[in-house]
Amino acid sequence: PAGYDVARIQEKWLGVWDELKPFSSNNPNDKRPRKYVLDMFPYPSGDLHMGHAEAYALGDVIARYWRQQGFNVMHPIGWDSFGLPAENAAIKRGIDPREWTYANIDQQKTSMRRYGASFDWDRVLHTSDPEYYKWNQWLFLKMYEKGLAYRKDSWVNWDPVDQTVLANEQVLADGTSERSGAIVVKKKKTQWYFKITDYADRLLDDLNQLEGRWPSKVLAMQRNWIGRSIGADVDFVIEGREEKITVFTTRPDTLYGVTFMVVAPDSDLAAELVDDASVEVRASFQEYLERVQKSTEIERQDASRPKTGVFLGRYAVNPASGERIPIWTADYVLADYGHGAVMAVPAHDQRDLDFAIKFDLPVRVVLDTNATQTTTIPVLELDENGQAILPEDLPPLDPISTGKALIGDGRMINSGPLDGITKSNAIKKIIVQLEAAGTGRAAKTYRLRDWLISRQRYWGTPIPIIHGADGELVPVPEDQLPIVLPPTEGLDLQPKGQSPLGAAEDWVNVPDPRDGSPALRDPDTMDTFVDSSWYFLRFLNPNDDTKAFDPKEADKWAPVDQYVGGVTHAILHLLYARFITKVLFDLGYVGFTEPFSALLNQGMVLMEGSAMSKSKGNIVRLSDQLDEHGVDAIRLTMAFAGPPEDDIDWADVSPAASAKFLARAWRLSGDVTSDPDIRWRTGDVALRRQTHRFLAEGPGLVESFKFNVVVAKIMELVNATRKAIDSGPGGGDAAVREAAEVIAVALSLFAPYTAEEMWERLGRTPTVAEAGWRKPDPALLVEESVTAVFQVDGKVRDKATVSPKISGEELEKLARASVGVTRAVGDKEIANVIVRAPRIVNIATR
Ligand code: ANZ
Repeated sequence: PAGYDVARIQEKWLGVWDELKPFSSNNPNDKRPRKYVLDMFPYPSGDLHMGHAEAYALGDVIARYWRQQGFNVMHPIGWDSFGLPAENAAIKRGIDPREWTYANIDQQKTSMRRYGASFDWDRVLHTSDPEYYKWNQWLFLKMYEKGLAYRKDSWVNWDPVDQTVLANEQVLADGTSERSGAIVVKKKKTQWYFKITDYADRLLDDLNQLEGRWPSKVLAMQRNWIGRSIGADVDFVIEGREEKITVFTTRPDTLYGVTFMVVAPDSDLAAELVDDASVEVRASFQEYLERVQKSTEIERQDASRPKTGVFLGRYAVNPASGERIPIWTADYVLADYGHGAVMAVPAHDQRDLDFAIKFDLPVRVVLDTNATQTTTIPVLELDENGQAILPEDLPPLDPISTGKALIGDGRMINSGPLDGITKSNAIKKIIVQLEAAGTGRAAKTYRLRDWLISRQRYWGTPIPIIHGADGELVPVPEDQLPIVLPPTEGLDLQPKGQSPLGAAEDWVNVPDPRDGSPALRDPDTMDTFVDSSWYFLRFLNPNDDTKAFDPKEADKWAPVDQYVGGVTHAILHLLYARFITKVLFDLGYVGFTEPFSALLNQGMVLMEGSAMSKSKGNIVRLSDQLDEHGVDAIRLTMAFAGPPEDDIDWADVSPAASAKFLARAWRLSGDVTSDPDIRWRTGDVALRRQTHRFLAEGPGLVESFKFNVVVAKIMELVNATRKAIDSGPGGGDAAVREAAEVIAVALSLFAPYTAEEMWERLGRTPTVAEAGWRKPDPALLVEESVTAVFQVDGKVRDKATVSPKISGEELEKLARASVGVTRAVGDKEIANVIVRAPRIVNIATR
């Protein structure tokens, strides 16, 4: 037989898997229960890299594991192939983005197949295929019908030199463009949005269902992103303005402490309030606004920045105290949060206090934060001598001199009818009063914004809307989908802030579906997060050109049982997929509300402590690693490196050692000399016990993602089996065959090529991929016991029945406490104790 020739084995088994299709999930008569195991699909930027290798190795452990447990497992793969990198590469090289994209897909596909992941290759999809993106357009139309897709003006970052819209990440900290160096300005543009904010409560509340099944870090990030605040809306009368101004506050209890109001400089409200102000006010406002528009949202939310602002020359009335309060504008108030205006309570809010101190505005304390006792009888603490510990001098309630806002609990003061009650009672009481007076109400606010889905770029899904000559928006009739992207010939893909599709004359000019009159297609394309928000459903029937997905198939397979991918997608991708799932649920297309029942985030693959990057010159090429060590060694290394959530430093692992171990495991299969139909349940008992303990422990370990522990246990079993062959009962023993077969099955989770080869050499057919995980024999799991003897000065004085795993310490304790030993020792002094767990304790006396 040929030696352990990695290249030959890989070639051979790829062919066998192609022929026998052990990973197919397409048989409609399959009666096994189903599992849907999904890896986040790759973006086709060049060849697969080490990060992909880690993710797909770990996802495959799970997919193969569930097959071994008797499930019909769907484990599909596709490509997230629309997006900017392709477009930028195309611009740079003067080619079509398709060329770059599909060449990369081909390369990745070849690498992925070689990598031996158990994907169902009959379910492949690419989001840049019209057969796929047609259904993005269908989804858009459904959203539009439901009022969940809409247009509005929004502020975008605008590079006036390059004439282009910039993403937030493209704006440097000093406010200049990463592209041109120009000072970036804010510009209003009309954009398409999906109304995800309608789903904020459900997106937040349903996270509770995922507790314990998603990493808690991801749940926290989702909660934080949605950012629900509970409080009240309060209406303020404005002098010289008919309508009131509503503010959102989490602290309506502090209403009597409101001494001024602040509106966001870039809000419509601010513009309106200065409209008929004096020339000076208008000028200083204008100057301030221009300055503000150069700062990023992150800077604006930095509470430590010195406060700036402008008095708008207008006044409001505090609805509780009737006081006249000035209205200011300042950039710490954001236009698109709450109502873009705040009631400022400088005594109890740090930002308001900093502002009040800077501009010399009044500060009124309305909550005595020293009065934290909730009972009326003070409880004195006593020191160890029984003396009362007197409270230390309480700090003065003076935020101006301390510079610190008073936060925390307490009792209300200076607050009329609220005086004397606690903060939480005051919140309840004031809301009732405001509601009765019609000047306020309980309210919630979210940090979550609507999802801006339009892009002024070429390489994405065209938005299926036609603009009539009368300005009406006309949805493209469903039977006219897909709207296929026009060829790139003659189009300038350079970003201009205007979609390049607008210049595709033949494409953009269309008859109005209502009456055939001249009309224009919407030239924008969709954010690629739309593509990935529902792709898990397209895998159910990727070739069906009559519907996006089959609800009956969705009932059978979805939601995804196990999702695997990087923590980089912890917020947006997951949030959007959760949102679209809820929309599809509301539309009656799916019967579940969460797309991914369980989530595993793998860590990153680093090199010498840092992320691999071209600029650091520390990139380890996956293809080199696979050539040098073989696929199985790399996959095994990924699984063995540590808990899957942790980063792997490639400088700290040894794929060469993995390869060596695999050869060692493989050699076992050649040294088993018994027939496959040997008498089972016989042979070396110690080896059988170890094998069955492993069979019993393995599933729990895989299901809790302790892959590295499983690998370690396989290594132990390989060692034990080798020992049994070389210096035990020998290769003909039934227990040796049993152990070797169990090793092959377990190893197939991590090193499928080697495992297949072992399986075949052990005389088994057809593939180990279809072999099940054997059930352990309970009789072999019962812990044995051994007899320990306790000696005193060389004479056996007692015995005990103990577990073979007892620790030396425990055994010594037992010995010292035993009747025979205590009697023999008497009042002699113990000079020395020698413990040989689990068999002997030898006590010497003086
Ligand atoms: C009065 C008040 C008194 C407030 C007090 C806080 C403490 P979260 O928890 O983040 O939701 N606020 C409201 N709209 C704002 C906007 N557009 N930009 C900046 N700040 C805004 O914060 C809610 C609080 O943030 C609100 O409660 C409001 O200030 C401020 F002792 O109202 B508060």
